[in-house]
Amino acid sequence: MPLLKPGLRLYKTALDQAAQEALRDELRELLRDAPLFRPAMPRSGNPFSVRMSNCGPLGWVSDISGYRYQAHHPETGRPWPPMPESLLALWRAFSECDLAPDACLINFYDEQARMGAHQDRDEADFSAPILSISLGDSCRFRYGGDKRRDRSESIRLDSGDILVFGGPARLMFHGVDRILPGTSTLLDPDGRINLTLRRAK
Ligand code: MD3
Ligand code: FE
Repeated sequence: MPLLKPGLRLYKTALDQAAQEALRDELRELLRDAPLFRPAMPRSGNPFSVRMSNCGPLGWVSDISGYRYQAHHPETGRPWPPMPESLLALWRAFSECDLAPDACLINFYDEQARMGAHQDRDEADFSAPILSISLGDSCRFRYGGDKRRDRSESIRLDSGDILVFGGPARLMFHGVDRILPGTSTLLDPDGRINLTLRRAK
């Protein structure tokens, strides 16, 4: 088992080229129903550089009034589309968790986008892991410890990689330092998609 540190497992190229293309095509359809939106930071209202959408019963949103999971798209008002069976199958194969995910956050990064160091603590139960799937351009992913000041290190994530964060890694600080433009031709427009499967409630 590919352990980067306790609770953090990295599966390089868990999805081969055909599986990446199939998932890309499913996401393209799904994003027609639930278009990417640009979240804003609580209080300041500053826009994120990352655009987002979700699938599954619940989706993570952020706006001037705060972060939360909710059942509807913030712009269309429609329920999020169902989680594709292919994603549920990846959860069963890699999460080592018996309970199904109820939320999948879809992050889209253009070449300028990044994500500052943060913890994911809006879920009701931290005993379930979070599973991340990378598609498209590679990125520099940074992770540290449970405190912002803890030493951090960075790794490159490539299209098709799966990361699982559980147990002692569940509340670690992490972020995306930068996208590495031109490293993949999977997506059009190019950029990077990251999917995170979660148990929100
Ligand atoms: C570690 N996304 O959506 S995925 C996020 O690449 C997020 O889009 C980044 O951080 C991205 O919240 C990083 C890896 C990741 C996701 C969730 C985690 C790492 C995590 C939750 C807890 C600990
Ligand atoms: Fe996160």
